[in-house]
Amino acid sequence: MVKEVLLACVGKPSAGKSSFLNSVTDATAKVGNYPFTTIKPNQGVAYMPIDCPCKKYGKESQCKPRHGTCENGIRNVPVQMLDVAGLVPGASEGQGLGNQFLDDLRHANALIHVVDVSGTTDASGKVTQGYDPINDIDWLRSEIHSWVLNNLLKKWPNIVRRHTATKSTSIETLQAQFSGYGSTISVVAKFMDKLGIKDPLETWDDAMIGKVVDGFLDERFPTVVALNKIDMTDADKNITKIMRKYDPNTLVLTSALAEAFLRDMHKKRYLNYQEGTDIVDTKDDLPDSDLKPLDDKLRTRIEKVQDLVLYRYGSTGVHEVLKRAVDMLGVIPAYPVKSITNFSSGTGINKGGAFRDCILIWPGTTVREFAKIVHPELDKYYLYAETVGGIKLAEDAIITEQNNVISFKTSQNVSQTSSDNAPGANSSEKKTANKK
Ligand SMILES: Nc1nc2c(ncn2[C@@H]2O[C@H](COP(=O)(O)OP(=O)(O)O)[C@@H](O)[C@H]2O)c(=O)[nH]1
Ligand SMILES: [Mg+2]
Repeated sequence: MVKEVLLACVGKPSAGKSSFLNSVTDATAKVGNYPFTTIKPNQGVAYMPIDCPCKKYGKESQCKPRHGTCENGIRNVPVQMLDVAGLVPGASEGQGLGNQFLDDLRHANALIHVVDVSGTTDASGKVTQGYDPINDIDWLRSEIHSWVLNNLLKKWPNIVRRHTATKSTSIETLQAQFSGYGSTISVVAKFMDKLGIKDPLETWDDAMIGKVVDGFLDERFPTVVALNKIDMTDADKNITKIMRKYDPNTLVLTSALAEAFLRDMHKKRYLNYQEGTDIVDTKDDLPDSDLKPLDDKLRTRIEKVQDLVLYRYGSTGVHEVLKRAVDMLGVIPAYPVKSITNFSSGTGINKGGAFRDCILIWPGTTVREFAKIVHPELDKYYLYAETVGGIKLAEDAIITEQNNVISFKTSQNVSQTSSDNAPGANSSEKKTANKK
C-alpha cells in the first residue's frame, strides 16, 4: 500500500479551517506541479519549505524539482491538505458527524486543529463575544474520543467473544476495530506497547477501553493546534491563558486572514512578501522596484497586518503549522538520482537538472524499501546503492538526513527516478511499522 502525506484541518464551524487551507494551498498551482493523482474540492496542495541538498553541494543553479520549486536552496515540497468540515458539538451523538468526516479522517496522517482564539464565535461557531476558546481545545479530542469509544463499546461483547473464539492477540483484535480509522497493525502495536497493559482483553472494563482509545488517538492522529485569528482584539489574553495550560510545542499562533491578504497583495504586485517571515516590502520601501504604488487605504491595511500580526508574532504562523505537523510525523525527504556526482536524473524532461525528485518517506525506511518506492524495477534489478562521495549503502541501512541522496545501481538499465505516478510520500504496511 502506498500513501501520501495528508494533513487534515479540523475544528468547529467558523474556526477558520477553509481560510487556513486557502492561505497555505495554491489553488492556481499548475497541473502536474504536485505528485498527487486526485484532488477533491475540499483538498489543496501546500508547499512545505525544507533545505534542499542542492545548496549543500553547490548545485542551486542546476536544481530542477519536478514538483514544487526550489529557490536558493529552499525547496518547497508539496504536501496534501484536507478541509474536514462537519465536526460540531454533539457530533459523537450522531449530530452532523457524517460518513464524509470519517472517510476524510481515515486518510489523514496528522491533524491541524484550527481554534478561533479571538473568542468571537461560540462552541457551535455562532457569532458571540467573550467566549473562552480554551473549551474548544479539549472538545475536539473528546468528541473524537467518545465517537470511537462509543462505536467500540456498542460491539464490545461481540468483539470479546470473537477474540476468545479465534484466539487472537489483543493487537489483532484492536486492529480489526481500528482499521476503519486508517490504523495499521504497527500503529496498534506501538500504542499498546506504550500503554503497557498486562491484563487480557476480555477483562478490560470501560475505563480501560477508554484508555486504549486514548492511546490509539495519540498514535494515529498527531495534532498541531493552530490558535487562529490572532489579529483580533481579545486574542492576546486568550493566548496567554491557553499557553499556560497546554504543551507549547503543540500550539502555533496563526492568522489565516493575514496570510491570505499578504499573498493576495503579493500576487497583485503591491508588495513583496516572503512567506513564513515578517518581511514585507512595498513601493514606499523600494521606490525603484516594479511594485505598484499604494493608496492610503491599502497602506493602512498593510500597516495593520504588520502591527497586529507580523511585528507582534514574527509571522502569520501558517507555515510553522505545516512544519510542526510534518516534524511530528518524522518524515524524511529523500532524493533518488542517477548520477551521484552531478545529481542529475537519467530520464525525463529535466534530465540535465539536479535533484529532480524529492520523496517524503516514513522514518525507518531502508535503502532497499526506498528503491521499491522509487520504481519497482529498481528493486527487481537491484545491485547496490551509493550516496554522496561514492559511499556504498547497505540494503537494510535506514535512510536519514545524512544519506538521503541515493543512486541505485541495477543489472539492467532502468529508470532511476520515480515513475510518474510515484507519490510525494510513500508508505507501506512494513514502513509504517517503523514509524516513530
Ligand atoms: N480576523 C480573522 N478572521 C478570520 C481568520 N481566519 C478566518 N477568519 C474568518 O472567520 C470566518 C470563518 O472562516 P472559515 O474559514 O469559513 O471557517 P471554517 O468554518 O472553519 O471553514 C470567516 O469570516 C473568515 O474570514 C483570521 O485569521 N483572522
Ligand atoms: Mg469551511
